Amino acid sequence: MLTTTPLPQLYSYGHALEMADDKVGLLRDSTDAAHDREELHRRFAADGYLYLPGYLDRDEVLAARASLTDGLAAAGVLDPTHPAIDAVCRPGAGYVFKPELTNNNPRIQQLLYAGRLPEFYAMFFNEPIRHYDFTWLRAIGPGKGTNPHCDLPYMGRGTHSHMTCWVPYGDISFTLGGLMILEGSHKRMDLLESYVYRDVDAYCENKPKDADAAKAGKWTFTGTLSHNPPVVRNKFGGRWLTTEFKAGDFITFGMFLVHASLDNRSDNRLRISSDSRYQRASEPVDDRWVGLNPPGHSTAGKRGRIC
Ligand SMILES: O=C(O)CCC(=O)C(=O)O
Ligand SMILES: [Fe+2]
Repeated sequence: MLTTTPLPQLYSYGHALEMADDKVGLLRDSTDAAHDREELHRRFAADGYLYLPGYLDRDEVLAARASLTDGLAAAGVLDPTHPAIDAVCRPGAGYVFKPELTNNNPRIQQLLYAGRLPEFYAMFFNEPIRHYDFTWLRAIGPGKGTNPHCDLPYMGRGTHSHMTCWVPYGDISFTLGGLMILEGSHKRMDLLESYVYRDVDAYCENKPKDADAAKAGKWTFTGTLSHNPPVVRNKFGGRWLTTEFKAGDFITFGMFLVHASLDNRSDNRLRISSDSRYQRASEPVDDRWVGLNPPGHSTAGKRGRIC
């Protein structure tokens, strides 16, 4: 359904988005097709994403939020003069990256990896599925969101047909700043080819500077496509699409879709979300993200080659 409410001025990575109708818009709601595999496949091929508002149980998501905000309070990130559930942060919280808050957290594990979400992916892939053991939890304080990127450079060592699932823990207004995707960008292989197949954890063994960086667990390539969302849109065409998310929504997309997030322009609140990954069980998996203690982007995840 199209809304007639004009969008407010939106910001991403410190840049004002151009707000003309052909440059920004709202995500397409696929609730009507939630149980129609063929139609979901058509939309996924056309749009590169599926947005399912209200697909999850809102109370379950809010209970998961409470477990996260309790963890964030215990980690000293929150302003103790406010209830933890409000996620009011101390000044300068910035980008709080704490995957450990999800790992042994039964509420999150249940929400993401049992019940409706894995059922959705099993239906969509039409065969048994598996998920990464690693869960990316993001709590973003006032300031910049995430810059434009595709996910493949971070997780491309197995299949390339897996999917990211982005889940908001609480309602996320335009001011708090949720995910945005670049319409049609998954079809622009002409522009993505030299970017998307690079691996952030690969390095040139024969280049001492690169080898030293890798040994120190650093990246020589960050995986960022651009630091400027309006400029990347002008290059790719299409619109930046986003929405005001509610607890209970999720959006899922593939490895080749350019996405980013809106800035958090609230006074003092954290924007809390997770991203998790699902794939066909029959396809190879990127071993950086599975196991009891996934190596991720640590030195153990680096891969040297002769360049
Ligand atoms: O939440 C964000 O700011 C970025 C999320 C993202 O990049 C992802 O879900 O892959
Ligand atoms: Fe991403």
